Amino acid sequence: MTQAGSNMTNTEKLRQIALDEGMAVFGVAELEPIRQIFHPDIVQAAQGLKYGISAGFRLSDPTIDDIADRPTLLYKHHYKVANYTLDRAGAKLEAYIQSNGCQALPIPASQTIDWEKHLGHLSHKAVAVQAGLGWIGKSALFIHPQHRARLRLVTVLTDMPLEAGSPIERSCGSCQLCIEACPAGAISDQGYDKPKCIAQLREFSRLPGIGQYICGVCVKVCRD
Ligand code: B12
Ligand code: SF4
Ligand code: SF4
Repeated sequence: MTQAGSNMTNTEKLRQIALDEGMAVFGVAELEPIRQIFHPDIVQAAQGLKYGISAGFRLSDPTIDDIADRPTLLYKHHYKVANYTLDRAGAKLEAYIQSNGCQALPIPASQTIDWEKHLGHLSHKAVAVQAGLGWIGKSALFIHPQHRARLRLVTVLTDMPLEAGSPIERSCGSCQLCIEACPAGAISDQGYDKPKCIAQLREFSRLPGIGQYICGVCVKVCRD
């Protein structure tokens, strides 16, 4: 086992691994400000892990632009491949961290662990915001200044000493695009209506060949 290097060297090495694994975006968050929203099931495993590495996979523009008002089979496949690619990147980051004598806990890209409340282990979006990579839009999606909502995310928690970012001051301003486009009327200036969205996604999951709670409309329409 080798010794963990300086915070900067570790961070740059991990960034390179993420980019080599096809990630478009990489950042590091201090976890303390968001630990309160971790699902109880992960609190013990995450004890002593101070940082969250956030990485984003950029979705294919032709696939997303092809979505009109419902998910397509092209999108369903791309969604699955994106999740696999994110989990693989998480595993590569974990392998590097552990081989340098530190702890790493990769969080599944897209696993629901509470089907009543529709929750995962932790919010990848909160980690990305805390890392300073973007903001939460009116759609409740994580929005990156350049890639907009077209990023899927993964997180690796670690105790490796790293250089963390901090949240940026950005917002949607007067944009209304996702409010106008949402087929469920689930987005408004008052916020995101999760039950309305879930009901719509349940319906979409019954479309021939879809079988997943996916949509893609609010991902598609978010632009500068
Ligand atoms: C369960 C789930 C769903 C459920 C419930 C969604 C919901 N908004 O709660 C359903 C099935 C409805 C769903 C729908 C969709 N989902 Co979904 N989903 C998840 C999953 C697996 C868990 C979400 C979770 O646990 N949330 C817990 C709560 C606490 O957090 P949250 O609601 O995600 O985010 C809030 C907090 O982070 C908070 N926040 C941010 N910073 C801070 C800081 C502090 C201190 C606090 C207190 C709060 C806070 O603001 C966020 C928005 O309100 C995540 C993967 C993951 N593990 O993150 C994907 C995920 C959120 N889904 C994603 C996507 C893309 C979708 C869909 C577009 C479907 C699709 N793929 O076509 C829609 C979009 C709906 C929408 N407008 O939000 C992406 C979002 C990517 C992005 N750029 O934002 C994720 C991150 C998957 C991934 N690996 O990329 N999803
Ligand atoms: S995923 Fe679809 S139904 Fe849900 S908020 Fe986005 S556009 Fe609306
Ligand atoms: S479409 Fe507009 S309002 Fe909706 S999240 Fe994107 S920037 Fe914000």
